[in-house]
Amino acid sequence: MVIALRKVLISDEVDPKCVQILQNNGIEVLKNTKLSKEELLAEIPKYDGLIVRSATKVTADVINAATNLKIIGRAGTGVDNIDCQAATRRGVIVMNTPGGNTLSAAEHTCALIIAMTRELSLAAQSMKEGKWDRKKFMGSELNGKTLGIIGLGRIGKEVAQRMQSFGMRTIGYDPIIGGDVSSEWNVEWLPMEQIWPQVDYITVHTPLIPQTKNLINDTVFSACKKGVRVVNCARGGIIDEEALLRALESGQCAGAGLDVFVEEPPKDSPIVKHPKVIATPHLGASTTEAQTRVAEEIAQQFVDLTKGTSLFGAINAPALANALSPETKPVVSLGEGLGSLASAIGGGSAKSVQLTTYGSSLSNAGKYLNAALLAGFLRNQGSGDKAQLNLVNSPVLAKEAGLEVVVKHEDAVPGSYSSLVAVTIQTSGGPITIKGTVSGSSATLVEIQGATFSIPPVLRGPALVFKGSNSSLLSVANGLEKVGSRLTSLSLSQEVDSTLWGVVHLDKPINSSFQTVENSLLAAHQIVF
Ligand code: 9EZ
Repeated sequence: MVIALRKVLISDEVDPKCVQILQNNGIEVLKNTKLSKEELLAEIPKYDGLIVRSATKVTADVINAATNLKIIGRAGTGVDNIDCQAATRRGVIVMNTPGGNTLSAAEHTCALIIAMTRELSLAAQSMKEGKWDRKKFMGSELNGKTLGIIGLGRIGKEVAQRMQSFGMRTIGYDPIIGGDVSSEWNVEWLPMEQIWPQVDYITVHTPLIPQTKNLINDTVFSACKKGVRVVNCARGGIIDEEALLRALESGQCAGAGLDVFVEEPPKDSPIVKHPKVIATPHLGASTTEAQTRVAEEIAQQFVDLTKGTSLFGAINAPALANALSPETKPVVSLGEGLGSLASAIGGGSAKSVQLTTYGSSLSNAGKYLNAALLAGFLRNQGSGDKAQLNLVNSPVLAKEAGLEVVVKHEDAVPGSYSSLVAVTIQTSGGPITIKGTVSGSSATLVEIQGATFSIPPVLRGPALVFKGSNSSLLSVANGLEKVGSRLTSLSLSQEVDSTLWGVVHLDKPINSSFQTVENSLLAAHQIVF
């Protein structure tokens, strides 16, 4: 699985290192940060890849105007300015650089905690106004205070370690990172409701998702000690701005350090103007070091993708990532192969698909097998835009086509295989079940409708699958000769109710639909694996 990137457009101010790395790897690059929306729409069809920072809004109309676009990369953390749903639907990979800003964001968070505690901004301003106001700016120490860290990813961890050196006790919560991990960096993991009454400071380090929108709200402020201080260096809206204003007015909140806002730039915001608030204009990642790092990282990630070595940073291509890994690559091929075969045998009438994985080695494979199965399935169907179908968009396109997939897993494997994948589709003619397995690095077919293959054929194209009897083989050979194709291998299943299935590999694909020449041949389908 290699993705060719011939031309890449960089439409935002990204460190020149990015251009350099791409060009050194034979990729043609145009950097133009002055494109209007109309110009971008006109230019984008020429490019295979797009790199942005924050200024370019990669909306659905930009994505849909692109005809060759394979990947959109953001030199930074998060993909807020990219319409990921539109990209996924089009099969376009979306990628960011999740680690490049970490230290800058963590340092800025610490800077806001300290600045807020000593009222640095107001004190410095009063000096500039010629004052020497020593009574007004009595601060407090961080030593011995408790910091609650909500979100214990890379940034949360770095903030914890830095603030511990100031003598702060660090407690925190994360739905994914557990207490066993966080205790290794001296952060006591607690459920959020146990955090609020203990903390002197709260800092948030989560993405903005439905579960984190207004996470710090009136209820949280009232569960905290009076005088709690809060920091948001993550995403605007994690702290409810109206609740924060109320808490600042009442004194429940003694101070806030804010780098991000619900609306950026904030318009005439009473929060920004509040004397207890120190605000900065989204500067968390704005350091020369972070900007150089994210520029290098996004370029290297693009290069790795063209070499098929890694999909690091991709946020919408879990199946594709598995198609790159040597261990899971044959499993993805198996999913695609069984999907193609199921679609060929069952015709276009299937509306429901059941995918069952057997064997502990496949216990987590359902997630990406699902996309692989659907890609194979849709590729063999008559309608739709095949050029755009891939492992990124197959689940979305299947859903739009009304195709539902139910995924199941069992650790015990029937028969003598170490792992097995079974696919059942419901068709107007009844259910069809096929089974396959991975043999070495190949995807192979084990069974069709209860008829097993003693020598499992490899699922690769071009191939013809047919249903008939022993004598059907002659019809197939004759039929192939008529359309100028030859079989290069043959596998027959056991007979069930005097019917058997056969798979033949062809020397070249057949253009016209294959004609059955004798009655003994019940069905024949060409498969595009
Ligand atoms: C953290 C989170 C949600 C959260 C959600 C995700 C990485 N991350 N963190 C704290 N995806 C609620 C509270």
